[in-house]
Amino acid sequence: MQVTKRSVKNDWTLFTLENDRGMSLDVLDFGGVVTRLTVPDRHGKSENIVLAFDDIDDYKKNKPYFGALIGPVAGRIQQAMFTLGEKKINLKPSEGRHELHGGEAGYHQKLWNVESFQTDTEVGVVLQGSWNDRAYNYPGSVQVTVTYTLTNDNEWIIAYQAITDEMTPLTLTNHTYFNLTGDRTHSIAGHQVQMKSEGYLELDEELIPTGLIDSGNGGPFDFSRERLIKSGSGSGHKQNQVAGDGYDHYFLLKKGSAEQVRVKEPTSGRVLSMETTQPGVVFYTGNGLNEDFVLSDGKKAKKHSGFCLEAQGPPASLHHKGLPSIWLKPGEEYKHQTVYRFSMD
Ligand code: FUC
Repeated sequence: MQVTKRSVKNDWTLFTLENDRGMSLDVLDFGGVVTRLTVPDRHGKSENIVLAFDDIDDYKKNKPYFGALIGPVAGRIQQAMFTLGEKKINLKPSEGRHELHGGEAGYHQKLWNVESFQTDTEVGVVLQGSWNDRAYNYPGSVQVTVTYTLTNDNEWIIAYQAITDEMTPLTLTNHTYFNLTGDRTHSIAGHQVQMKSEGYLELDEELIPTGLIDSGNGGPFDFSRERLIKSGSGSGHKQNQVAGDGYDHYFLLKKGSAEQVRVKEPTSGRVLSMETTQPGVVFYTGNGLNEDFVLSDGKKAKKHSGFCLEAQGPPASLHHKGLPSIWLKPGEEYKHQTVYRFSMD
């Protein structure tokens, strides 16, 4: 187990966490971005399985949100607006008329204070920030602590904590794109996904939830048994088409069950299992990726080069009843944990 750190361009610091079982995780203090995650395949070969930029300067925009911490509100806020009591609060739209992933000054664009730690069985970093996004009309000042831990059980654990001095919507996630083949230019089409879900939120043409929860039973949104990612592209299902040929949907997860999501890549044998305290996850299949994004090996990204499992609360709850709330009140503590566990099949 070890943690090392070094200075990189822009006076940023890059931390490298290593366990004793062939896994390592690189994290930038800027945006809390995970720039590299190596995981062994079934033959013991460790390779990077996340999408990252070749040029570190690209994180200053990070349009695809590679590896980044996302907040204060992950996902889309319909018409960049919500009501707080009698008050209508207008945020600054960042995608058409909506707000996406905390807007231009979201947490993926903040410089975090980072400290590392190490025990006999785990290594990690604690990222801290005290953010006041009033310029963007978010209420209050929020103190956020996010801990990334790498364990000797080949788990990457993300623990989120936050408090606020005014009532505000808050839901945090991490936007890492995984590609378990180990070759980030290889499509994720052949990955097999299983999910313990209660249904997903239907989207309109602007990727905003309509308020309808579809059970997904029997179709390309049914992950109760292993399903190939490619069965969702070219499926002819309206919802796969709306998402840009794949998945970009919030799935409500069955609470407290083991392996809420399991993704297997048959060629490498790598398996990623996810468990979260969050009520759901955005399963996104990189439908918006293209050759504008140059990856860490100098090769260009392509549509479906990676998938994200963005465990979070649903921002659609600000506009629709019956969904888990994302409000945080003064005196309350926001506390969530997501575990990504890697194994072999
Ligand atoms: C996901 C998606 C979005 C967007 C972004 C980069 O969170 O929900 O549609 O493309 O990532």
